[in-house]
Amino acid sequence: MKSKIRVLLKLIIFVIIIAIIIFINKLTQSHTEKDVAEIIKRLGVSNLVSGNGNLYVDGTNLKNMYHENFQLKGISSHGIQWYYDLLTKDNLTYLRDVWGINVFRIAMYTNENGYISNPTEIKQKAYNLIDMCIDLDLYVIIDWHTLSDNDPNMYIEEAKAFFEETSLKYQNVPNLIYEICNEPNQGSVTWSNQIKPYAEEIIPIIRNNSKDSVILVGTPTWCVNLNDPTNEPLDFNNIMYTFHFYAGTHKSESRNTITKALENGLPVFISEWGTTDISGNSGFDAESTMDWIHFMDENNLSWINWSFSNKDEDSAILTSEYSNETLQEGLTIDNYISESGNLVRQFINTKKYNPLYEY
Ligand code: IDC
Repeated sequence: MKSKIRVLLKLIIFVIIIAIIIFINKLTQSHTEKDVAEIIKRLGVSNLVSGNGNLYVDGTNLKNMYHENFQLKGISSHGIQWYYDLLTKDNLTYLRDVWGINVFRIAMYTNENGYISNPTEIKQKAYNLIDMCIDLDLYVIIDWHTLSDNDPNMYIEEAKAFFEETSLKYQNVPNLIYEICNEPNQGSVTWSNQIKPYAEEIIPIIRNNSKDSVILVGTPTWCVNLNDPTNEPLDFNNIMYTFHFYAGTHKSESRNTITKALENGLPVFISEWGTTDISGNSGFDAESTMDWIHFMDENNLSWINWSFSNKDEDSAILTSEYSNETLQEGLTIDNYISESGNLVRQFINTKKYNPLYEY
């Protein structure tokens, strides 16, 4: 009898010891996982939405959910009425994983056979791309790409309906950033009389559905005049004012404009820039591009390069030999990269997310 009890006791002690070992093991394991997650977060290895959450504007800085300064870097589509087919999930995944982009901009032209003449089809294309970017954990900018329609009020009714529907559909989705007009232009289109009143109509519509979204607002004269918005800023939170430069055309004077605006508290976002002159098709300027890249990194300025296309123009990041069909096994968009694309590619994954990066 006694020996039976002894065997039973030994068994119980054995089971307890095993249970303690399993428990300790579990405990240290979960610590390790937590530590790794913390390290990843601290190193900023994840520069995507799951790693940074809802972005917001604090002073002149864009910040992530950890209240750290945060830079978006990515590529803009060309007009999606022309170059939609290039924007496959494989290509966007490649841009994310190999080039390191964390944002993609959808240039939804209003004119030039864009949204205004074909709203149903173009909107569907834009929504497909937004969905794809959400799926890929990318930030995504929906750009109401006014251009030859120089005054954003020209299609304000269409803009109101579009932003109402879109902000409802993507209510509080942290990926989505709204750019309410691309480049207001020509002398008669001023900040006070046209652009600010337009923004004051559109922003509340978006805010009503998606209260925390970051909203980008175009500035006068093709997005190079920050002076007027500085003197008369909009009375909303989480707004950034866009500046566009083309390295062959805009140089230190333009950087001075931005520095001055930042000093005066205006949050600036470079929602479009090119390595070429303003035509998008000549004056490729590597040296000026470098100056700009340094400047943007130093000032925590987010940027979007123009553009993801294979059009025969210097600002396109792909050569005109590219077609989706040419991407046979083993080939990638890097096999069709243009001179401009090559330059831009090196500057995406810079110091902040890549400890090995040096200028
Ligand atoms: C250009 C395209 C070009 C197209 C033209 C008109 O590169 O292929 O024919 O638009 O649709 C901008 C505009 C952007 C321009 C770009 C280069 O936002 O739409 O793209 N640019 O000219 N502002 C300054 C330069």
